[in-house]
Amino acid sequence: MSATPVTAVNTSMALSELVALLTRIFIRHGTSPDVAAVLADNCARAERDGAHSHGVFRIPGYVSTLNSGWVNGMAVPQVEDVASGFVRVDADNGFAQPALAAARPLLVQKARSAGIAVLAIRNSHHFAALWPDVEPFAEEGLVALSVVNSMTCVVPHGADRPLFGTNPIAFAAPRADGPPIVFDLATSAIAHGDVQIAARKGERVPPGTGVDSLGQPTQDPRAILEGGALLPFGGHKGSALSMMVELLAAALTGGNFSFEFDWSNHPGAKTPWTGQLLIVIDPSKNAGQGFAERSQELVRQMHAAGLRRLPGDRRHRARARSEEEGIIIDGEELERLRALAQA
Ligand code: NDP
Ligand code: PYC
Repeated sequence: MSATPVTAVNTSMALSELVALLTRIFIRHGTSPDVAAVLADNCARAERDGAHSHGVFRIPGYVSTLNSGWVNGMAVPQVEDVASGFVRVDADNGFAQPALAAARPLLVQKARSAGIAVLAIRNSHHFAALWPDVEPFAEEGLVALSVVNSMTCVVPHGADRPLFGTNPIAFAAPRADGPPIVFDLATSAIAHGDVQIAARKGERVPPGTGVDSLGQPTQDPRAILEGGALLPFGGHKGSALSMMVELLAAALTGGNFSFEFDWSNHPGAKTPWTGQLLIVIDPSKNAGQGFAERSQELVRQMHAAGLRRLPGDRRHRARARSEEEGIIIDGEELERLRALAQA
């Protein structure tokens, strides 16, 4: 008689438990405790908010990248105070989020004194969702915008071959009677992570998402991943925004364009080695009514016009559910994570 296979059951975890598990994985695979703490917190919060393309799904990619020697897990970011409204960070070939954490106090101090400040991060790897980088600024009353470029996989509108990254833009603004207004969107038709998830599930992607290796439109995620490419969202408009992201995140910071790095000598490397720009504004310097009241009025009018879902609403619903029921991790996924914490 053959034994019945044991199926791993889904598990509910508190945010702190998931952060602790992910921290162990990062340290086990070569990061410093400081870097591990920042990345684990970022990734666990994405999972908590239902941002699945950048939650625990990303952990094997972080691990294979660290193991390949492509990224410096022990990086110590160098923060440079270059002007009254400009902070620069050399991320030391490490991840962008610890670089942001190191520069954050100086950035906020400059934004509050000058009214606006820029943070230019270079020599950095960003493998995560972008909203966690901007939302905390709005929670303390500031307006924040961030862009990061990634790896060549998007054909510019009207071009013949891929050049741009999936290049997201994230924005956060405080409002009087609710959580900050936040949006975070790839300038490609969908994020690369969502194409990978569709391929894994055997699902098709929406029309207009990408092309196959012959440049023909396809809804097959594998054809996009294996020699094909993504398209920008909104034709020439998304393409222009993606170009802007290359300029701000790479040219302005001193980081690589999405097409400039070569990871072919590091099999397993997945994290784009590029740059990130943040612009932080103190809206208390404005004229007229308080900014948070004005943004609340805009939300009120959007709702009155029939809008049912603001960007960020789905995440906040997922967050509330996770806070009530715990973060639900698929049983097999959890086994893989626990194995990575030991391996
Ligand atoms: P989505 O298209 O899923 O969502 C984009 C934004 O639109 C979100 O703020 C979302 O809010 C909002 N939204 C979605 N649907 C609606 C709707 N019907 N009505 C109102 N608002 C809506 O995200 P993307 O696929 O473009 O990007 C996914 C993630 O990938 C992002 O976090 C991005 O930062 C990340 N990414 C990271 C890269 C990197 O290099 N690090 C590169 C590319 C992408 P909500 O969240 O509440 O659904
Ligand atoms: O989902 O497009 C993406 C992405 C690229 C780098 C990290 N995420």
